[in-house]
Amino acid sequence: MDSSKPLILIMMGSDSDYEVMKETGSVLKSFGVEHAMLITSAHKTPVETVEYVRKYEDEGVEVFICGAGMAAHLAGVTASYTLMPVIGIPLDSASSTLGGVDALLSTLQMPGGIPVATMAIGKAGAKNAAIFAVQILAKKYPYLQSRLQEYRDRLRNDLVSKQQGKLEA
Ligand code: RP5
Repeated sequence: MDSSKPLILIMMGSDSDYEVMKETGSVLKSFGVEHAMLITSAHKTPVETVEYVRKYEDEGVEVFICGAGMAAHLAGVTASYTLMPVIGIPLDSASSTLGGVDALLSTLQMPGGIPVATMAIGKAGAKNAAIFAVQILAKKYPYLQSRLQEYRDRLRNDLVSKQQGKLEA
């Protein structure tokens, strides 16, 4: 495998999304998965958005991750231009008055035929998007299977060690 070639492209609709979306990048980094990250908007830069999707797919990206807030259509538009799986993260944009529920419904409620795998709103979704993308890739790249297993073991062991800690009854 060419380790310098991104397997995953992370896209976000605005620089104001970066604070949450950087979580996706840092989880992918912890799994050692090559990825790229960029800002592009389905409504402000629609032509560039499509060009990015095509370019990165041509260059070998196998999963797209899109985070956007408000009437979030970045994931849906991306999904319409690629046959690769698209994961959407609804964001609680500072400009929104609906706490991310607007983006949740926009990302989740894709009409039948063009799916977007929609994660939770915000940071939990950003984190899970990375893990889910690794799960998609793990069938093809077995080294990721063992990293996923190690990750699960770590989650379990962390909780077990807390269970053994002292709690006031
Ligand atoms: C969406 O609108 C972006 O994803 C962002 O979450 C939201 C607000 O964008 P800005 O006004 O911060 O650029 O397109």
